[in-house]
Formats: sequence, structure tokens, C-alpha cells
Amino acid sequence: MRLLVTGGAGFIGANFVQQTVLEHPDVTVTVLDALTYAGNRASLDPVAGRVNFVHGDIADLDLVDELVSGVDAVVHFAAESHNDNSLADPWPFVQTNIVGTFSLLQAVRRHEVRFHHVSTDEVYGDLEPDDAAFDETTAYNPSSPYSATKASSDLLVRAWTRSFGVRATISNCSNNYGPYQHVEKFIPRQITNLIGGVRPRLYGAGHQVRDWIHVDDHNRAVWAILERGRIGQTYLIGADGELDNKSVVRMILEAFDLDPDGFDHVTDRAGHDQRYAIDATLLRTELGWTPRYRDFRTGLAATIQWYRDNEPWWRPYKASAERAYAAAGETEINPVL
Ligand code: NAD
Ligand code: TDX
Repeated sequence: MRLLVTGGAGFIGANFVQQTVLEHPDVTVTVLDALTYAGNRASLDPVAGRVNFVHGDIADLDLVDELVSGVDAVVHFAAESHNDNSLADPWPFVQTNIVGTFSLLQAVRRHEVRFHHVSTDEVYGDLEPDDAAFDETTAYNPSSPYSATKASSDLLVRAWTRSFGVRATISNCSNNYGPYQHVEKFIPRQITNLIGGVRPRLYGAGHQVRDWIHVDDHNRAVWAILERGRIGQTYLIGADGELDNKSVVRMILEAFDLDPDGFDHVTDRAGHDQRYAIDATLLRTELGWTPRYRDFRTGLAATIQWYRDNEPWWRPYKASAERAYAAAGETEINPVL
């Protein structure tokens, strides 16, 4: 199989490419990535010489058409992915997540190429503490510019499937953790703060809940859907990993042998989604997928070790990520607990 992977120099895409080279050696991989602030060529160093890398934009219709004409399937990870950035400047989210997905859909339609669209549980909005988890029938209700543009891209995929017969599947996954995640994101930000002797930063009171899944489990689910998923079907991906943010920060501090209360509360995110939770019954029963990482503390410890061992990978990005938070007005607060 010849596979085009968009966003393959980003967090989940790079882990996907590494997993594919290891576990599917018969697959020829081409990566298309614009190397935005979130892309890092070094994330593909372990597979150097075993994948083709094209530096380009998914919204470039001619380039995308040419690349898609030479493959059997596309796995589409490329996106602007950070909620906080979408609040500061939504435009790149509209351009890449909506226009970029449109460009890919036009090419897979023209060349009749199989398409898998990687999306997020955030398209469903958020849940109250006692609500049932999201499933494939949950209505779309996005909250942030990021999640609204991802929801828009999902709807484009559904329309191209129904109207033009594009052979597409969609997956909506919960929060990923693992190696190669940008230091702007919650878990790597706190780990790299602590490596530098800086206290973790918890938004508001830290009661928001996220449903954590290891990136390798997400990517094995993507492979299961690519190989055995039903065309036109949406699959939710999650590993029953619900935790509130405060508990995660305390676990990270404990893993560093530090006082679990040694963090600061900072300005809360505008419109902050309260809770995400995934019901992955369809993926488990229909495709036989199960997560390999069942213990969050173990996966977290391995992730912390990875950031300790790979400081040259993340260090160049740390100061600019922290500058962006400062520029957005992040300050220490006393939340109502
Ligand atoms: P990321 O921000 O780490 O990586 C995104 C990659 O896309 C980068 O390499 C970037 O250079 C590239 N890119 C951005 N704009 C581009 C463009 N116009 N053309 C080509 N390449 C471009 O993101 P991630 O966390 O790896 O997320 C990957 C996908 O998974 C996204 O679609 C995201 O919505 C989805 N997702 C992420 C999570 C999560 O927890 N991180 C959870 C569910 C779904
Ligand atoms: O410093 C922080 N302190 C903090 O308390 C940061 C950066 C975040 N947070 C909170 C906000 C969220 O409740 O932690 C939680 C996780 O934050 P992010 O890592 O920014 O992730 P989230 O907004 O939940 O979105 C992630 O999961 C779904 C990905 O970034 C998205 O791409 C994906 O779609």
C-alpha cells in the first residue's frame, strides 16, 4: 500500500509514521507537512530514509492533487490543534482545518483514493459530570474556534462521502499523551516546566476532566479503521482514561518526587470545556480494538522519561510557547476551590 500521511511531523502523525514503518513494513509512506511551529522534522529522525518527506501545505490544491494521484490511501492528521491558539488567532484554524481538508477531499474524489480523517471528541462540545459519554450518535456542539473548525471538516468529509462517493472514514479521539507532543500542550508543558525547576500551571481550579489515551493506542485504532472500518462510518476512539486536570498535575509532581500541591493556579481558558468522555464500544466490538496502555501512571512515567531523555528535541520550542501564554495574559490566580 502507498500511504500519504498529512501532518506527519506533528505529535500524533509522527508517532503514526514511526508505528507504521515498524508494524507495516510493506507500506510506502509519504509525509506531507507544512512544518508550522508545531511540526518538527526531528520527530521523523528514527525513520529517516524510510519515508518520503514533502514540505508543503494541504491547502495547496495542485501539490495535493499530484501527491494524492500517486497513493492508495490518505490518513489526514494535519491541523492547527491547540485550543488556546485558536482563541488568540482563529484564522489559521479556518484555513488549515477547513480549506485544507476541502483541498484533500477534492483530490481523493478525483483520484478515487481511500481517505481517513482524524478528528477529535471536542466536536461534541462538553459534558456535565453525570452525563453519559459521547458516542457515534452524539450531536455536534463545538465550543472553541478549534473544535468548530474540526467539526466543519468532519461535515465536509460526510458530505463528500454521501454526495460524491468518496471512500472515507472518520475517527474522533479523546486527549492523547506520549512522546513528541508539543510543549504548549498540558502534560508536556508541566513536565518540561518541572525539568526546568518551574511550578506546573493549572487553569482555574483544575476540575475539568479529560479522557486520556496513549498516542500508540490511538494510532493502532486508526490502522484498524483504515484496514477494516466501514466506509462512511465514524468511530470514536477512547481508552476509559477520565481524570481531572488537578489529579494529573498531582501525579506528575509525584512522579518527580515533589509535593503534589506544588503547582500554581492560573487564568482559566475562555469557554473552557468541562468534561470529555468517550464510549468506544463500536470500535471495540466491530473492529476488535483494545488499548494496550491500561495504567495511566505507567504511561505517564514513560512519557516523563522520554522528555528527560530528549531535551534537545523540545528545548528550542519551550521559550516561545511560554511567551505565547504570557502574551495571552496568563497570570497566577486564587480560584474558588
Ligand atoms: P500537532 O499540532 O502536534 O501537529 C499538527 C501537524 O500538522 C504539524 O506537523 C504541522 O506542521 C502540520 N500542519 C499544520 N498545518 C498544516 C498545513 N496547512 N499543511 C500541512 N501540514 C500542516 O497536532 P496533533 O496533536 O498531532 O494532532 C493531529 C490530529 O489529531 C489533528 O487533526 C487533531 O485535531 C487530532 N486530534 C488530536 C488530539 C490530541 O490530543 N492531540 C486528540 C484528538 C484528535
Ligand atoms: O498549562 C495548562 N494548564 C491547564 O490546566 C494547559 C496548556 C492546559 N490546561 C488544561 C486545559 C484542558 O482542560 O488541561 C487540559 C488539557 O489541555 P490541552 O493539552 O490544551 O488539551 P485540550 O484543550 O483538552 O485539547 C486536546 O485534546 C483534544 C488537544 O490539544 C486537541 O488537539 C484535541 O482535539
